[in-house]
Amino acid sequence: MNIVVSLPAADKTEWWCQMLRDLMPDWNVYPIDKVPDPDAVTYSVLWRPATGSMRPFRNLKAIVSLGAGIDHVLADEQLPTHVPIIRTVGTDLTQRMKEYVALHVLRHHRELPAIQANQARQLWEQIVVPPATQRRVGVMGLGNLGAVAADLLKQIGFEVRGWSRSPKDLPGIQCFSGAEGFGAFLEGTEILVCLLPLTESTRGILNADTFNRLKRGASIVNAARGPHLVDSDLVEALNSGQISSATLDVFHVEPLPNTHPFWTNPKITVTPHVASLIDAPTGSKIVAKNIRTFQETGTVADLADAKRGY
Ligand code: NDP
Ligand code: OXD
Repeated sequence: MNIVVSLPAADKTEWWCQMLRDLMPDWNVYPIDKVPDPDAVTYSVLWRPATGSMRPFRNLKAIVSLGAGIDHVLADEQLPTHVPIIRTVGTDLTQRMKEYVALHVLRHHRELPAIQANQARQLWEQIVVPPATQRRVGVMGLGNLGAVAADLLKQIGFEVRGWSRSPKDLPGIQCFSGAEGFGAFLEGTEILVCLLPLTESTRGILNADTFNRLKRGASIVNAARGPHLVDSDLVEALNSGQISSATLDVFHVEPLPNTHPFWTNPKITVTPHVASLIDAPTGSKIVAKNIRTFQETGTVADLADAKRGY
């Protein structure tokens, strides 16, 4: 029973291999460039695989995405389409994302970017903001991460709205769904959080049209994927004042190139895809459990739906 591991960085690949070997001593775990017999490999564990890199493994039973998103796996146009994809999720991931969303929503709510700019100028200006109960926050995506983030925002006191593909009923959260519910969801929203998967329906969804439907001066938190955002539309909306500030954790190209204007835009906070990074000690336990369960039963709870794209 052989597992192949592939991440863009060799040191991280080795790190994950070692963690899995420790947890699964009865399995052989190889980095992708050291597999002795590709036909003996039945599981692959991946983050951003190179195009065509899964083709030699003809006997794969499942592909494990080292993360909640599977867009980075599906981006490989030569990926075998019949092989199930398992997501890696869990309380560790949801806890980290809750923290990130609360931190940045509160930061925008309490006007911290403006207060910090004032400090740099030694300017004592008391910016008075309404309490959270009078601030409308919209969460795009009410899945594994969006639902818990929305719930925490509700507990802090915000007026929370959520948007998903299928209708939802979440206590204390006003839920909207589908393309038909999108406009009503955005109306009056002052802080918009994106926790959608990247699919053909959600690519570019953070665009000028969306921004124009928000309350003037709204803030954006994108912790999902870079291609959800039309970069130039954000810059224009920040220049016009339709959007006042943004926190971006994810980008079209990662690492964000040094020349990208986001780095130096004072209205944008850049974080380097750390909203909810899975680490090998925690993540490998979930991966090992999922592989064992799949091997024994032929399925797991965290199966993605590749046709749906998430
Ligand atoms: P889930 O699959 O659990 O949830 C996705 C949610 O988005 C669901 O509520 C789904 O609706 C909704 N959705 C999907 N398509 C649409 C659509 N076209 N219109 C409206 N709603 C839609 O995903 P997770 O919560 O686990 O993760 C979300 C994303 O977060 C990941 O795909 C990944 O890209 C990103 N992520 C980023 C991290 C970071 O560190 N920055 C860390 C982890 C994840 P429905 O419920 O009806 O299916
Ligand atoms: C994920 C991520 O998809 O870290 O889990 O982005």
